[in-house]
Amino acid sequence: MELTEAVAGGEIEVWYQPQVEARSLRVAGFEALARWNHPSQGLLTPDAFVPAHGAAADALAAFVLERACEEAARWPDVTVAVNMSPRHFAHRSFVDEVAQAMARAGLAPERLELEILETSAFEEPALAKAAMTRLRDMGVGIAIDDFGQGYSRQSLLLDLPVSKIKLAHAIVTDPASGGWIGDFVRTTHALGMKVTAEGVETQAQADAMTQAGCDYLQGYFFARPAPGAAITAALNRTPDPRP
Ligand code: G
Ligand code: MN
Repeated sequence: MELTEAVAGGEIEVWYQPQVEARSLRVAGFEALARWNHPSQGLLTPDAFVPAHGAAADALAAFVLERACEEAARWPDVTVAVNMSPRHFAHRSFVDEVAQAMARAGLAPERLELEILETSAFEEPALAKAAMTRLRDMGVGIAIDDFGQGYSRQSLLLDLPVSKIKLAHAIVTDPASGGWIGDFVRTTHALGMKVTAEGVETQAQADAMTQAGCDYLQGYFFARPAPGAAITAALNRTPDPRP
């Protein structure tokens, strides 16, 4: 209830965290992250307020999607990734809602990516697959978020139109992962998908993930999430002219 009112009352802010291309370290895109500017508890991150299911989670995702499309449309050629709630993919109107948000903002579908948990594909498999297929056909990217956290089933991905896998922070920061991530990335590439390492916090982790073949890196080592206005200002800043 409180979250639904927060969305309606303008208490939700959308912050963005850069995703860099591993080889060039150029910023390739941003992940949109909800922040609740709570009247008494201060700035909250989603783990403190997002229920896994429910209408409030859907309303929040729809709000972030709308705002992220609007802001990204003002940015140069970078992608914007939005976290969708699992239930969303089972709504019959979901694909049309995404198409409308992009059209209202004037954002090309190729610049939008939707991040979903693998569990989304378990709930209503046929509906989820149909929605993902329509979105992919439009040019929208589909990324599997937090891969390696519990439910991961590579076999499931073989059947879905996924464009990217995001390796979970817990895997990226586990020194024991080094041995198998390279093989995993090679397999994923062979299936036509890209790989992002998320939650990269140190130079050593960035080097290991680049060495393993990951395409993109994201985490505090590169940048913390920042408000949209700060991103817009940074992207539009021109270098000082030399005297
Ligand atoms: O589940 P998802 O990957 O969408 O969650 C992203 C969350 O992880 C955000 O709330 C973001 O602030 C946080 N985050 C981003 N980079 C890092 C990092 O390098 N380390 C940790 N521990 N958390 C991070
Ligand atoms: Mn995410």
